[in-house]
Amino acid sequence: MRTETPVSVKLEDYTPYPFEIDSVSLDFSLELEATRVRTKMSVRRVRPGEFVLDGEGLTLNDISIDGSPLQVSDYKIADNKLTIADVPDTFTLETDVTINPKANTALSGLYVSAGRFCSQCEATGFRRITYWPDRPDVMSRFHVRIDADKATYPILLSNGTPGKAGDLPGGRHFAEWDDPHPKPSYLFALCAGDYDVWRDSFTTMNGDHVDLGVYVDKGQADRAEWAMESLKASMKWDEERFGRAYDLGVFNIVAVRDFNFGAMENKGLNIFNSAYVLASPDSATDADFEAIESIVGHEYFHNWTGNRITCRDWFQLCLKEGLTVFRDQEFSSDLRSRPVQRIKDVMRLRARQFAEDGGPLAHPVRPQAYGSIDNLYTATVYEKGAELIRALTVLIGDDAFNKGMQIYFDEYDGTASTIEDFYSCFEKASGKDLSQFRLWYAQAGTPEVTVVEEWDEAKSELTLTLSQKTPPTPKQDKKKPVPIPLRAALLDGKGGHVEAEGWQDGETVIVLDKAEKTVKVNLSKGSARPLLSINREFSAPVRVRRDLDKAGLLKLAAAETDPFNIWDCFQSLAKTEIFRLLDEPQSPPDDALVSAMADAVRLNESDPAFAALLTVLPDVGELFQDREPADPAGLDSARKRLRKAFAEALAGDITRILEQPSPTPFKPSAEQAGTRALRGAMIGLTGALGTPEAASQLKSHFDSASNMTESLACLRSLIPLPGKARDEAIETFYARWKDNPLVIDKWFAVQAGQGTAEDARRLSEHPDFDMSNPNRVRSVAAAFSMTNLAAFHAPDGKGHEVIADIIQRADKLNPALAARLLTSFEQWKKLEPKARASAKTVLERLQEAGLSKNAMDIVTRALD
Ligand code: 0A1
Ligand code: ZN
Repeated sequence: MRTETPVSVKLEDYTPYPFEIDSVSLDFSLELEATRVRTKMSVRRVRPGEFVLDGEGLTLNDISIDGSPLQVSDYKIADNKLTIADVPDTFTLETDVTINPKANTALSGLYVSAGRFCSQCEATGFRRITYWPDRPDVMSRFHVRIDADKATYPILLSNGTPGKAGDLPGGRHFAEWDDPHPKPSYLFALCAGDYDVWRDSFTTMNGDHVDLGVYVDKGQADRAEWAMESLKASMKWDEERFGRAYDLGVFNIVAVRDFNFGAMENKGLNIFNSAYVLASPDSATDADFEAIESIVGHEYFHNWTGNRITCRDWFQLCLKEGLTVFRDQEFSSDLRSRPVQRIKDVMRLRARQFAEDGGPLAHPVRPQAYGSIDNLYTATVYEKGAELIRALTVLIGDDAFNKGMQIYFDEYDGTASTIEDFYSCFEKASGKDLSQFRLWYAQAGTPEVTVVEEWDEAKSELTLTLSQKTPPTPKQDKKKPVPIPLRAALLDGKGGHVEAEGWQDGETVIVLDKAEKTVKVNLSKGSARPLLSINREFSAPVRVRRDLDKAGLLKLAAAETDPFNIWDCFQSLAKTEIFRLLDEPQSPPDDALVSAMADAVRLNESDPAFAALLTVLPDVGELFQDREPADPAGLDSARKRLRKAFAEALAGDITRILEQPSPTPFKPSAEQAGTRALRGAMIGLTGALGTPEAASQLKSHFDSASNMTESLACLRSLIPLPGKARDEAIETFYARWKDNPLVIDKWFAVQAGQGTAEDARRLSEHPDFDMSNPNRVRSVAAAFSMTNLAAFHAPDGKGHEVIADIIQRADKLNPALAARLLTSFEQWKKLEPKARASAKTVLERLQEAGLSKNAMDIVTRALD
């Protein structure tokens, strides 16, 4: 068995590359099992050091310097590196290698998906294509020539703009592509095959014409329309919001079914997981449309934050990812509803990043060391990275932030930069010293902020004592205080704010930058005690602890003027109630609380997307973070009891809302999506009622649903209700969609997400289960292990075993996928003793069985 123990790469070991490679020509002769890659690079020494190139799994046919072939004794190939001892200061290196794309199941480098060639080079895939200094700070101008069989691969794409093209003998043809912008190798891309294309164009704010194309499977072009609309919206938004225009005459997107992540921002040729490109009203949910819009935006925004300004080394990954997630969140907020977007982003952060930050895989947003770079594409780097940018905007204000961004674009365009470079721009723009803020990047763990209030009636003075503490994380026992910008307001309880000295319209930003800080708030004489609203809009990624009981939280929820905090008050109330129900299994849910929750939904019905979010109770994964040892099954059943009572309180509303017709004709607009979100929430609550009538209502709604959002919501609600209605729905849905893999992924996921370990195993043995397709593997394994915690962490250990078996099989084909699935074990130390013991046994078994470097990196850290 392969067992590679990861060797750690350290930030402090960074040294610049000794050579510059101004330009490179790549010549691809495409064959499924033996593609020839001829590379010609102009190399120039800029500092002392060895000439070393990376290369993995390459068969070297020829190598020459300035036209003279090298002898075997002139170079050394070892540990995936090619070293040439004596090189001139300026020279041309030519290499000729053969690779086997068809055998590439890791989906990194050049591979084959559905008979077409496709590449993925971030982070270290380029070295699986040719010998090259595969590091982001080596930037070069790429010229690419591709030749291939014309009938099988009529379309040949790469980065930049197209050059010469033509026919060749033997039924082959060729195409050339030129990218004038120097780029690191991780942004290289190549796609070849037969596609249908949805075309459009865009004129930039500078008047430049850009040809746009979305390349998809044959017969699917009209399913690319939404992706195209999203692309044009992104191009416009980046011009208006950040003054950034597109910089080439062509922008293409290619959809592939086999892809390890969501999408990839290769220069001028974004490659997407087809799940984030293809959408039609009948087969895609509103969540799909929303995800496409946001991911198309994300990849497009990388053109400036990632491509024009790239990262010096992979430790700076958050420089492009945190910033680009922040940008895509802002884009979605501007296109849709800001408060709703904020709530969704925080839900995701709490579910994924807070969990990561509280377990053995916790790491700083910019780590000091890593074992495997593929495992650094984490919620912490992406989501917490984005939160830090948002917190920065609160700390220095929007004007200084915008000014700092322009300084960044002006000063660092064309460079490979660091977090220090980035922050220097905001120091310039704001005149503030941001060195303490940068601690956020170096310390793992979620800070806990405690707020204590004291009211002095006689003085009309509110004293706030704020303190912060960040729990220990692996290899970081002690933490220093970080600056935490907390948006605050004083509420009058009648929907307004109370003025205080130094506050504006009753609002301010309190920066908690010490372990403890006291803030005196002076109100005008005779004022009544105001209610404190804090961390409004979730201005800092922290956990806030307040001394508020149920009555206090309900009062605060009624007085709140910040929609995020209204939602959050109900989250806190629901969480406390679920814990109480877990501790008091005989006691019924609190009627008063349930009716307050139901009232809040009714009160906000005019903003249906927001009202829908008010029906979502914290999920087991989140509850679990506050309960150690955690009993996921117990939490799940306590949660279900509260949800049932909630559904009963809303029974009349459920019927009323679902009796109204679904909006027609279908549009993926935010407005219609909001209406469907509330309808979907009502469908979900119908399922929570759990009665036979509910099942038959769901079945008839399922039968008549005119869109995927509602159809899938019905199926999801029916799954936990055994009987004929459920079985028929499962069958009908499969029969209707069996030829649409993206919909069948959903069919697998709704079942795995709510079934038992036996169900997950049965699904993994279904004829449509495909171990070589990451979307399909995730639709069973990730849906089960990441969203169905009660079954995954069942004390009998069966859930752990089924996932471990899938991971072991997946790892042989695709280590990056296996490593990602392994992160579902990250909370194992928090589990109740039986599940904890089972998780440990399974992790140890995996460790002993021998795994890839990526998978071993996760197992070792998880067990540590
Ligand atoms: N940069 C991409 C994410 C990505 C990372 C690695 C990949 O393969 C190993 C693929 C995509 C993004 O942020 O969208
Ligand atoms: Zn990204």
